[in-house]
Amino acid sequence: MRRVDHPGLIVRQKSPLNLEFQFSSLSEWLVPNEQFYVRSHFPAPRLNGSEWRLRVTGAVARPLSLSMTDLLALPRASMSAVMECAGNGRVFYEPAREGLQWQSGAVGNAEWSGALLRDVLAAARPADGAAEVVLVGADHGVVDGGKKTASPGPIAFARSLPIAKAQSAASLLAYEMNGEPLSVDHGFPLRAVVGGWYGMAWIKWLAEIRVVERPFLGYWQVRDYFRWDRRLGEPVLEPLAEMEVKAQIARPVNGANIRLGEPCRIFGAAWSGEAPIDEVALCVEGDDAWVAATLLPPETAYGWRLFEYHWTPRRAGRHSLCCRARDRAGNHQPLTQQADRESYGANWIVPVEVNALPPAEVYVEEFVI
Ligand SMILES: Nc1nc2c(c(=O)[nH]1)N[C@H]1C(S)=C(S)[C@@H](COP(=O)(O)O)O[C@H]1N2
Ligand SMILES: [Mo]
Repeated sequence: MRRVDHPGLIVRQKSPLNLEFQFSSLSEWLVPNEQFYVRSHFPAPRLNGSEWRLRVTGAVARPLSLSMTDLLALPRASMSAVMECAGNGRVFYEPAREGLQWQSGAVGNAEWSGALLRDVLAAARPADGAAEVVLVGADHGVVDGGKKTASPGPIAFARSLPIAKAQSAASLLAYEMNGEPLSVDHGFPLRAVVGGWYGMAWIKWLAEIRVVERPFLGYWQVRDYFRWDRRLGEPVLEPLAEMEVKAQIARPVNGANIRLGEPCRIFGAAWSGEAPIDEVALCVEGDDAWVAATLLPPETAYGWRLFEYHWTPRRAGRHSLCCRARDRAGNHQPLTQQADRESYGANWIVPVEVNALPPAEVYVEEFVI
């Protein structure tokens, strides 16, 4: 018999492993570890926790080589945070974009525990000119797709953070996810957690932390996971960083039959980058009346916000449901896809179509898993 390690997850790719969370099955504020999406560019390295070392190198007064025991001896910090793959929702782009065709489930919210990155940096004493912190994973491989790498052959997965973000309370070196040791697929023994940023910054299987005095121009920084910024006229490359504001409806699902004249619970999750969610508005009946959904507790700095709204369809037939989030910095979701984002950051409003039927005719119950 074939072993099923991740029941309920959608397999986007078997090797390297890429699994999507069934967003329609969202129920708890924290997504259980066995349902949490997996996004890996190379096969997961199998690291031995007692032999593993984290090197701190580059522009520091004291280069370090830390064991897991050293990291566990540092003050422990915990933070709930939503991680969204920058490619989440790519399937909605028109025309279709290259890359894994994620629907709405390359996102999840978890409780992460570990050491603060800034405590490790402080022990190494960064130089005055330190500008960025490069995080390097132990995984490596050859990049496909015909894109040019600087030198052919295997490369590691590496991304940088500005020194200010690396030294903030939002950057953890996590060894636990939802109270359990990290699994191999989620980065055992140690991964970065970068509250407010897209998943590509959350380096798994950490091997090295390198302090640099100039902007890092690695493959995953500027040949992938970037967008075009036109604010100064001529477009310039901008590495992806903060997540865009977004709300997604988990239920009812697209195509659901619902009961006419009976309350239907619209339920989903909303998140943003550095600013908390301020409002999720819903548009039902296809008219222009937006109503505010109820934002459910808890509210944390970097966790997502569940929302709900009870809506009673008064007319039989098709209805399209839209949701639109706004954060406290005033960012809100656009109505259409953005041209400057390559195949990333899909946060425009995608309606959910439902069909209201007299109760006797509703033969398909709400879709579960
Ligand atoms: N070393 C390493 N870290 C990585 C990746 C990777 O391929 N290798 N993928 C990144 C991307 S694109 C995302 S979205 C998240 C996914 O983390 P998860 O698999 O725990 O959900 O990890 C990030 N960290
Ligand atoms: Mo990602």
